[in-house]
Amino acid sequence: METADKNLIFLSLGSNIAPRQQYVSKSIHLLKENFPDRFSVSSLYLTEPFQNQPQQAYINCAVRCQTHLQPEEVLDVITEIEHRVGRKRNGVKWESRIIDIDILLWGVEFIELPRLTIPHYDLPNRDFFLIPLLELDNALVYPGSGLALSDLLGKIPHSLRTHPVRIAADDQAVPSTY
Ligand code: A4P
Ligand code: MG
Repeated sequence: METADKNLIFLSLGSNIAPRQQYVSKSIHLLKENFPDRFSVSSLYLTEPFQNQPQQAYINCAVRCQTHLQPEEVLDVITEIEHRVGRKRNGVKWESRIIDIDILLWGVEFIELPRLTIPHYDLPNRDFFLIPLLELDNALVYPGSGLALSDLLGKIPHSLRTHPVRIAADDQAVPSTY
């Protein structure tokens, strides 16, 4: 990784409560306001609930940006954005959510803090993280191991796949019950 790529971070966005696309779009807008440097966003993907949870399908996407903030400061910013978009937490694991913003990668660093684990603990198992990430940068590698994310994607077992389908940003025809 070049010096210019220091503090280049990759985030994941996910929503499975209607209107999903509006929640995702608003979150992207707020992220861009807060992290304008080297900002780019992947396509939106319609994905089946991970591990066949009985819930609505998700819209997922990934964002790349550069920041001079510390990791926990970035977590505070994204938590505030989740709150502004309307997320309310009740502490239930994997509950349906208006918006979830996770930090997937922080360059090639490992970060272990009381409130933060980066890379995201389940990155290698989730196609709805890896496919949007690879769209932003198909040369990304998993920190430490040097394993290409594209190779990790190929190793995901069928039972964990969520079959991401790329959708147009203004696709109003996507049924919320997909
Ligand atoms: N935290 C630790 N590491 C991180 C990180 N790298 N990025 C802590 C962000 N936060 C991190 O988060 C709980 C705490 O994790 C934060 O306060 C932070 O200190 P949360 O957003 O309240 O909880 P969560 O995300 O609901 O919990 P959990 O169990 O991590 O959910 P997951 O694993 O994110 O799964 N299926 C599809 N198709 N698409 C999805 O996006 N998402 C989930 C949620 C399930 N199924 C899905 C999808
Ligand atoms: Mg989260």
